[in-house]
Amino acid sequence: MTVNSATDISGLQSTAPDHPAAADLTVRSIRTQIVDIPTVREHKLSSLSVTHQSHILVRVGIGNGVEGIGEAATLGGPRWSEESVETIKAVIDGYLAPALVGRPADRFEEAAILMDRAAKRNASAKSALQTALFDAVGKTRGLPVHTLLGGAVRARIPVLWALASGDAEQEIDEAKEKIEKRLHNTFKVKIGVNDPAEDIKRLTKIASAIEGHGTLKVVDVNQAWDEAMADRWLPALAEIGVGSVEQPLPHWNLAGMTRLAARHAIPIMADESVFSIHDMFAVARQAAADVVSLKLVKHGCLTALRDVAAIARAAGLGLYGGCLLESSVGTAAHLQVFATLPDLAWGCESFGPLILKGGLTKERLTYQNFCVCIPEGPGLGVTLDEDAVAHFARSD
Ligand code: MUC
Ligand code: MG
Repeated sequence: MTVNSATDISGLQSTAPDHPAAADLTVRSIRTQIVDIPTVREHKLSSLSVTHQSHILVRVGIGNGVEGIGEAATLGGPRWSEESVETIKAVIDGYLAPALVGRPADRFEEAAILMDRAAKRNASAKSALQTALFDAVGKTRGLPVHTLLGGAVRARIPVLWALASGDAEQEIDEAKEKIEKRLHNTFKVKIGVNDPAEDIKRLTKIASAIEGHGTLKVVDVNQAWDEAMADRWLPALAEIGVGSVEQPLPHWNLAGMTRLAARHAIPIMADESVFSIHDMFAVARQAAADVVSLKLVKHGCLTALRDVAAIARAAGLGLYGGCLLESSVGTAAHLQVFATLPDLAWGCESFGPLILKGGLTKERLTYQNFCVCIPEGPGLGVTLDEDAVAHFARSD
């Protein structure tokens, strides 16, 4: 027995065994492309602001001629996390793709291991690639990705909308329109750009304008406060009726988050604090949050997102389906894995396709009755609209 027998993949065949239905699942080619899609309005976070959203589109060609697709989004270049579309492309092309070409596409965990050996971190790049493997295998077998992951336990998920222009009047109009169209009646508000007193005035205006029709489920500080500021302003957020506060402190300050969670009734959501399973374990062990936001850009594979979710569940934390303004390709990937989680009490924010001025797929995701539906059909349940991809593709 080898010391590392738990991850000893050296005895596995390098190509898929012959099987009539499987045809040839061997990964033959991996291509990447950057696309930039304008947003319907400026989206302002405490640390950055976007009017265009950048995505990396990954295509995995397998031996039977099927092409699987995956996507990763970044916000404001490498400002939200350390990855940008330019680094993701370089890491996939130079390191991750060579590790996977020649391997069977349906060994999803093996792919994760090989990618971890080829590159540290780079979670978005790994997620986009594993998504494309799942899509290729799902399309080959005629099965949705959620079936390959163990099966869906829900067909739709309540979905909120993020208000992030910073202008209360615009945000009230936007929220009312979303409620009227029965798209969203729960909202996340991005705060931390302004002085907290200004944000409290803005939130109070929005909350009273939508009272009885919608609620402020989350405010996202995106790490902008320190502990003293949070102590000062969390009671005011609770008073307005805000349902939770996302990442109030810098990602590294778990001790501070633990103290806030113990001192204040308003639930604390961890976002930038939780990338790896080890981050999740540390947050759980230190009781540094009540809820965790799950995102493929952070966890580095669909299978890893499920591992993070399992640790959170074991610790009694609430699960929330996060996003990074993905197009319908990346959003479909999130929905496929969210569909399989035994518990997703906090719903999701998979609104990315609605904030983009265009899409990359022939199929549109369905948003109705304040929920987003899990796409059906083989693989991710979406296929590329090549004209749209060509339109938004960044020229080299
Ligand atoms: C974040 O920090 O949650 C996701 C939705 C949104 O409005 O911003 C992003 C990033
Ligand atoms: Mg966040």
